[in-house]
Amino acid sequence: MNYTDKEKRFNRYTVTTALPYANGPLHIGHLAGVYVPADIYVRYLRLMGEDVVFIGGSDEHGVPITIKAKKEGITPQEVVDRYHGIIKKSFEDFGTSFDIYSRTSSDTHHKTASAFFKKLYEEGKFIEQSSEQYYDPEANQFLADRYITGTCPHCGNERAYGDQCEACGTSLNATDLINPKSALSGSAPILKETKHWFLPLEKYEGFMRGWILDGHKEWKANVYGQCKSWIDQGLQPRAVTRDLDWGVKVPIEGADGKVLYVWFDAPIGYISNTIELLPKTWEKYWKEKDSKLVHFIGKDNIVFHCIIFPAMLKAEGSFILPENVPANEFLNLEGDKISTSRNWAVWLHEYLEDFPGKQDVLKYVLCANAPETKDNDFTWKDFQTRNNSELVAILGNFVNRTMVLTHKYFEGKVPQRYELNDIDKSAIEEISLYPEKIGRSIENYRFREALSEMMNLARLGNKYLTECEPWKTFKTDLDRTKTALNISLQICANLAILSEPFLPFTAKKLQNMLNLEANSWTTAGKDNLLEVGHPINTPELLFERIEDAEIEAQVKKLLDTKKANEMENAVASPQKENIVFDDFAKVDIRTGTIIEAEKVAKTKKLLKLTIDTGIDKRTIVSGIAEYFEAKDIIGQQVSVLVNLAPKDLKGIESQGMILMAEDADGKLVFVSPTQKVVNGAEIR
Ligand code: B3M
Ligand code: ZN
Repeated sequence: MNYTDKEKRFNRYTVTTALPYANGPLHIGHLAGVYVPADIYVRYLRLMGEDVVFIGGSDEHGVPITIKAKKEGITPQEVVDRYHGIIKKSFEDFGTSFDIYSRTSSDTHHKTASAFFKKLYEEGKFIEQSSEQYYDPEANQFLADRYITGTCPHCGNERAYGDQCEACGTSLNATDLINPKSALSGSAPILKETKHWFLPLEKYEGFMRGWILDGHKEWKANVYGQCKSWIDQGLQPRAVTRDLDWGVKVPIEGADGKVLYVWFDAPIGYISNTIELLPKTWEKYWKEKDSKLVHFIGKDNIVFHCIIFPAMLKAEGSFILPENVPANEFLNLEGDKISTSRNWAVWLHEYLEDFPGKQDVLKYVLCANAPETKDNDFTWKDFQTRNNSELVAILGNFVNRTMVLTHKYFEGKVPQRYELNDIDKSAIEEISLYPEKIGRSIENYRFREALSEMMNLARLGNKYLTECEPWKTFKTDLDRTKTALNISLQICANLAILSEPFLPFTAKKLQNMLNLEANSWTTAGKDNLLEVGHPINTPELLFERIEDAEIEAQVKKLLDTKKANEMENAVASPQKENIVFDDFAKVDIRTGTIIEAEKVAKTKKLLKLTIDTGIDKRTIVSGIAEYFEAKDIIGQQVSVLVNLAPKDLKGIESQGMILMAEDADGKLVFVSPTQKVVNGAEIR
């Protein structure tokens, strides 16, 4: 029974999640965008007793993987073996409840994708087109766009790629590049004819208009809108093969050295993974009309999952099409886009090192803050606040108070209930509404709303307990106390079921504490889940506070990353004109030590220093007051240009100059020997 699938057209569910590229670890953006919502949806469906297959896997083909392999001097297979393992473990550690997590380098996938391509090819669903592509005669291979660099014709950036200039964002054709170079051999590539196969998407335009624009107006606005603009722009033929040696070989004559385009083979990975999971019964989940197919993805994959893959399935003819594609937008981190290349991310494996056992805290925050309709931002402060003032203070606190009092007053057994007053009756009435409230939100892919409703049940518990004050009535009205704790325990038991999709580890812990066997959504909503006399176990804290120091450490880690990036990417100022050695020989640079320092009155930037230069003790005025406190630099060894003509600065005669290096962010740092040397040592 589904609250919204009222007509119950569906007897089973095929739920897929975007296959992450196996060329890097997982970060919070992956969880927030795809895997947290998908896991909530599937856990809920299972609790509703539905027949579900939950499909995941690594996407192991594509140019980025071959580039990484080349960079590291290893094979693409070694790259994907490393990261497939890391990714799979992260999903397991976070309790993402896949029925299978496989990979597109598997034999099953190669066979499935080849057969899929061959069927379409033999039925004439592709068009063949020859075109001129860049070829590297030294590396003896055609060059994918990312393997060609050159000067952008729009902005002059000399490191533009064959498909895009990252400096000005213009998307390019490789032949637009000025002075193109092969990233493999560095030599200038030649244009050579090559043949590829294309899926003529334009032939499916009419179908897409009907199926999506008329038939799926209920899809999320961000998804529907992107599909509409793609269709309205007019669909174009889409290449389904590439000149690459890593991928699923094109299974026809005359296609040596060619593989299936990664975005053709990857979505077929959902099918091959299902075949691997259910060799005998997989077709039920992909071909029966009463199977509901739902793809969970990020917004950058919408066109592939709503237009290209459905066109492939339509062309093949025997598959069902997705009933919904509830794509999320992007999650940013501390106000900046998450970036693997800039290491601007919270990596899941690192999170667990710093916050062991707190998977549910992160899942909670990423759901509560999910970019469901627009990009959203993850901040460590918000992470701490939600943990401390929601999970600890509301959910954890309510459960703990209820269970501690039950042990304290009634030996850990569910007490009898007596005559109900209005507060009791209203609490019981409210409890009964939550399974459907939360269920409807989940079925409509509104997971933030569903989570907030689940927390409202905990708020109801807190409010009820506070109004009943069993710690007071215990002395005066035992029946009242028993009734209050009985109903509070029933709310705890409901939370143990209704929190499971969102907080699976916590739900399990709570069920164990309550000594409750619960595996069905529809048993929730009742006020008698725990019978009178039922023994509960000793309570443990469900959540613990996260202190400022822990958060500050995470923010510092990110800022250090940002600094390292700036250093790495800082474009040094252009070199000055060459000089001859004799010019250099004129300068006299020595080591020195700062022995006195004070601010120069009425200036912001100047410090008056006394330097022991080994030759003498002299005064030098230096513009470093914004970066250093006078008292902090006494004893600092420095490099001094000693034969610079003296100069009057703010009425002080400055006899030389301290050499400083300007950092990527404009901060000045001392240039000093890497170990203590005598003052006056010549620097040359
Ligand atoms: N490998 C992931 C991405 O674009 C891509 C998804 C494939 S799902 C078939 O980030
Ligand atoms: Zn450009």
